[in-house]
Amino acid sequence: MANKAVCVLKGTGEVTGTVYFEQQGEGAVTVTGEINGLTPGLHGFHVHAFGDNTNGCISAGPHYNPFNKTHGGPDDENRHVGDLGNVTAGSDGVAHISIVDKHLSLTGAYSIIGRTMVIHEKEDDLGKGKNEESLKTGNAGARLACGVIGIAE
Ligand SMILES: [Cu+2]
Ligand SMILES: [Zn+2]
Repeated sequence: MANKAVCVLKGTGEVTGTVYFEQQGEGAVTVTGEINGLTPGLHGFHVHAFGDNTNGCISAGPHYNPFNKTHGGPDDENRHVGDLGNVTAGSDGVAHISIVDKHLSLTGAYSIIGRTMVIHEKEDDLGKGKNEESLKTGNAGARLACGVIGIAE
């Protein structure tokens, strides 16, 4: 049986989105969906540690990082669990998401359910920015929209 989760992203501006997660057993997680209202180009996309949106997307805390690694790209072995890299918005401002990720899980001790998905203002440099912030956040800038990842039917 597949585990499924869903996240509705909202912020203080125009950006909105819906993201779906699906996992067969303990396999890779498939992430699909759409984010609207973005500037064309790349935008950092991460799972942040807390499912707390009491002070907007800021209270979601840092990238979800249960193994104390530095920030990286989705294909790096050294990365935060939450590091999904970038999504790309077209000239219509829409990013179509289609990611398969082996680090995420919807079950067990390191489940991302109850944590927050965040879409950022800028491109994530994937830890290659040669400065301290790059190894924490990828210099992805402000949090445009976010939502708590919940259990789906
Ligand atoms: Cu982020
Ligand atoms: Zn990170």
